Amino acid sequence: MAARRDFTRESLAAGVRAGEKRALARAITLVENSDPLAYELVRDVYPDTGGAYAVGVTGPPGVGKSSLISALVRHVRSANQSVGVISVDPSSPFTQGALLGDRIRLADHFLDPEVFIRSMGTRGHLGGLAEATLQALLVLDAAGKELVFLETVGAGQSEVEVIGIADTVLLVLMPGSGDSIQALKAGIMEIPDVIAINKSDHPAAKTMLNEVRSVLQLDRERAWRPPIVLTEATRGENVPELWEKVEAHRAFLEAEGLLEQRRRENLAREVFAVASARAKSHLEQAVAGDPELRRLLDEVQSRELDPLTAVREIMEKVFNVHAEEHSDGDGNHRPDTH
Ligand SMILES: Nc1nc2c(ncn2[C@@H]2O[C@H](COP(=O)(O)OP(=O)(O)OP(=O)(O)O)[C@@H](O)[C@H]2O)c(=O)[nH]1
Ligand SMILES: [Mg+2]
Repeated sequence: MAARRDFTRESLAAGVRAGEKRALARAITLVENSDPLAYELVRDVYPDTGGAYAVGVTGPPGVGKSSLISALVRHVRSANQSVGVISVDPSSPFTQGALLGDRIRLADHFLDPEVFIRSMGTRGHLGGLAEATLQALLVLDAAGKELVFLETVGAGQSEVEVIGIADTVLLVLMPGSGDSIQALKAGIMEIPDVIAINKSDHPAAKTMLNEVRSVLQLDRERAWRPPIVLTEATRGENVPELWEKVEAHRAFLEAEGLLEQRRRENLAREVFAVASARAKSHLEQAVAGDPELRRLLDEVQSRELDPLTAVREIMEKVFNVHAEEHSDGDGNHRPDTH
């Protein structure tokens, strides 16, 4: 292989816009590493984004998310759509390109120039999962991918950071995913747009289907009732039917003018989530690096200082945010006049 020429900001943006795999791979690595060049790149290409349709794929470990994405990619490639896939692994700091399992399951598509597949680790990322996912999606969007799949493992809260930007959320379950049913029932997990019950070759698949159905029936108010599809990813069974449901959801959003609204809400929430994550890591770093701030924590622990006084001092010192003065006799708060 030739010596690796590195990209400049301009050549990287040009490569990304042209959809070159090498430029995309480099860009995603930069995103993964919170490199300033990634930030500049996305800033440069952001006006060209908004064309990609993002499908978030989530579900418990090992249910067949990657296998199903691979089968869906095969299906949409027959209709010639260009595709990007980002698998976000919340537990790994860096993946160096691909997890072994994904490499095998998605290998069929590696020679296809219109398909870009990449696993991404984000642990320790300054802006958290949300930032890394958002930036990666924007890179693939700017590269002209018509469809982008965002895969992440989860059945509770953390995956929301990854799929929160998605236009359609596909939840993948398999026979035995009882915890997820409980999470749906309890409202811990948001109701997805489409549900696949994968591994339909398993004898308990029908039972699972009925359980999911009965949970969803508790909620009859929705304008969009999430369809449930039994699939067998490894043999491609019912994959076209699953894709039809994803497209039906997209058509529903577009017909009702909801897609634009959802995207606006998603983007606003992402900006807020990333800003919050950054504020949090800024705070943690500031406290770790400042003996005086650490001393406040010690003093709280030894009961020399009350917790909220410590909070106020930290907020003042780290964020320059001044606490309100105590309320006066009428119960009105006097804002601090710094
Ligand atoms: N029997 C059966 N096995 C399947 C099916 N789909 C996937 N598998 C197998 O299930 C295992 C996990 O599949 P993956 O696609 O890696 O699952 P995943 O949800 O992406 O896994 P993580 O990303 O590690 O959470 C693999 O051994 C697949 O071959 C299916 O429809 N039937
Ligand atoms: Mg996977």
